[in-house]
Amino acid sequence: MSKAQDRIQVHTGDITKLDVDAIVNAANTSLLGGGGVDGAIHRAAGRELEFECRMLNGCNVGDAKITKGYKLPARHVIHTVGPVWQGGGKGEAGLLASCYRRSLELAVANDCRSVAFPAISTGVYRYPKDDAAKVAVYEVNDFIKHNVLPEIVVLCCFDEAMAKLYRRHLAILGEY
Ligand code: AR6
Repeated sequence: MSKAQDRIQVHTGDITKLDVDAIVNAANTSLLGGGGVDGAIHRAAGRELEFECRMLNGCNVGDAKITKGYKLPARHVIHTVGPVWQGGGKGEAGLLASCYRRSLELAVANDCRSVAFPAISTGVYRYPKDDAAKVAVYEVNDFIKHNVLPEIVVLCCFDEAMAKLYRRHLAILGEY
């Protein structure tokens, strides 16, 4: 049987272009759009995404909610809200891990075979990139070890520097 980590792929590029069952959005608690990856997803999906988001009554930090993908190649968007980095002593790591776990739970509940994540909280929310990569890799690996779905999880980054961090943490996992 293949290792869980063989189901994790690192991709450098624009998440809005990915033809997967679900892409994850690094949103804010209002779920009504913003900058960064959130803005890119809303622009690519079209206004209907915002209309559906308005019905969701926001989302707590560390939680996730799902919508359709509208004009995106992805069938669904899973909106999660990462923590704002405040130095690490405000439960940030646990909240970030929860974003990955709750998003994957929603993916399973909606029969998603492939899911792509951006590097949640590492932009405007200033989470240190190496620490965020570690949380993402460990949480995703732990989840897929215990679940058949999703078959593939894509860790999508905008730049090669972030991709390197993911690959390093995946390699460390492979040593165990
Ligand atoms: N595809 C893949 N990754 C992207 C893309 C893209 N199209 N665009 C940006 N990134 P951020 P956060 C990367 O700031 O830190 C919004 O205003 C980017 O390089 O989008 O969780 C929300 O509404 C970075 O590594 O999200 C919230 O208010 C990562 O995505 C707030 O920003 C996340 O950066 C959320 O902040």
